[in-house]
Parts: sequence; C-alpha cells; structure tokens
Amino acid sequence: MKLVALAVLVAAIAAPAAFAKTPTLNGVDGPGFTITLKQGKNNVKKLKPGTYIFKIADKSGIHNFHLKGPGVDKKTSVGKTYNVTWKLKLKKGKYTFVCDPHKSIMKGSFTVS
Ligand SMILES: [Cu+2]
Repeated sequence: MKLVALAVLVAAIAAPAAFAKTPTLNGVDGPGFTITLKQGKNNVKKLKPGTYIFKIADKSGIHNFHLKGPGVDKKTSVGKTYNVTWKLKLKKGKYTFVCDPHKSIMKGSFTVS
C-alpha cells in the first residue's frame, strides 16, 4: 500500500513539471482561408530556442499547415482533415508557416532568438 501511494505521489509531482518544460503551440488551418499559430490566445511572433509541442489542427481538405525554418520542414496533407502533434526543436532564425496551395494569402511567421 505504501509503495502504491508513493508511486501516485511521485507521478502527481513529476507529471506537471515535465509538461511545463515543453511549451505547447497550437496551429490551425481552415476551415476558411485562415492559418494561425498561437500560444494560449496570442499569435506566436517570438520564441526562445528550444523544444516545443506543436498541436496542429488541419481543418480543411483544401488547406494544409506547412512549417519551415532552420532544421524544420513539416507539413500536413492537403487532402485530409486531422489533428497531429509534432515535437520540434527550434533554433535561432525565422520560421514561416503557410498553406501550400494558398501561400500568398495564408501565411505567417515568427522569429526564434
Ligand atoms: Cu489553403
């Protein structure tokens, strides 16, 4: 009994700390002609170098989410709607995210410094 209680206690303490170390960003494309990357409620414009969890919601069969920058080139499929999670290490530099078929209007960027 004591061991179980201890294990539960350790898990409860360790889990939030582990998550806190890796910030989560939310990328969304569609269903309209929009593409966004947010941390909480704010658009991502500047980040510190490090590892981030990208939760991508590709909400349209005619759009995709394509993130590109130093060491990173990740994209979702245009023809599908689905959610995907990427764990990515960001280095200093400029990153852009676009919808490939509509990159002239569906685009955004942020800098890592
Ligand atoms: Cu598009």
